[in-house]
Amino acid sequence: MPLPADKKRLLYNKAREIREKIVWVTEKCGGSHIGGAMSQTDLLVSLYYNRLRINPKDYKWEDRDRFILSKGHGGVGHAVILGDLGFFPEKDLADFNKTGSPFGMHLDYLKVPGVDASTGSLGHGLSIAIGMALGACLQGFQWRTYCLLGDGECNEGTIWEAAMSASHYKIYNMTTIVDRNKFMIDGPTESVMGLEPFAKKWEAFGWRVIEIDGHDLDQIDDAFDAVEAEKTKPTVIIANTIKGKGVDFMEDQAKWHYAGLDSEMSKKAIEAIRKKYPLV
Ligand SMILES: Cc1ncc(C[n+]2csc(CCOP(=O)(O)OP(=O)(O)O)c2C)c(N)n1
Repeated sequence: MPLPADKKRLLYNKAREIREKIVWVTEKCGGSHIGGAMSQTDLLVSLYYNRLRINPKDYKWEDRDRFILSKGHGGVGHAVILGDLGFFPEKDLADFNKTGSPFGMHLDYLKVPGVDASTGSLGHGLSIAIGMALGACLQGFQWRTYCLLGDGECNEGTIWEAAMSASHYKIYNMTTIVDRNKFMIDGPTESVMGLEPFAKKWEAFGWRVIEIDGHDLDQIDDAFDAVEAEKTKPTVIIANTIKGKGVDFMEDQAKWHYAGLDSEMSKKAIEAIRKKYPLV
């Protein structure tokens, strides 16, 4: 079902704002994993502004939903959203990844309010999410666990060990998403370490697969609903995205996996975002 028009407008404008803030923080801190932060933005905005039951004023609320950014290098985009929601003063992001700042490039759950697990070493978030989901189930809690993986991250064997155990334990109170931007740190995923047939691999591990355009807010929302309605097995959403999405000169290029922006480039990036996403 399409999102209500006012909700869709809110999410669309918010995603544009988050992309601009990622550019701002990247300029300030001298460099970030901006390509993957841009590809994940519509997914995270859909989660944080329309799905997760969380409370920025009480970030340890026991009944909150949990979110694990398994592709921990996307922390810059996660931090910008948490700051925007008021988990901490947004101005603190001016010191992102600087000595003495609570924000490292990979977020630390002991230092950043709103972060449920420290990630950065790829391949571990899905196992953490499964532990949380299983824990919720065994203790009768209703909250849900959400986990975002990178596609390059799926080269890690631990992802597939976790996938096996999730289907063994029939974990359906968890929503797993793969940011399938088809690029990793040093090139296209299919030339570094081929993942295809990707959907079939998940199916072979006992998962239901839903494939979507990971920048289409209606499709994202529908997929979240469908996963929550599934009561027999784990589901993965393969979200087809574009690395660097929103900044034309960054899109689909591995060189923007990690990069810095001087003030000139930063201005160009903001202009590109505003052109691509006129306010509605
Ligand atoms: C265990 C481990 N090995 C290597 C790295 C270095 N590394 C950081 S990002 C990255 C590529 C990840 O690609 P992908 O998951 O596709 O991320 P995205 O394109 O969404 O940014 C790698 C290999 C790491 N963080 N952890």
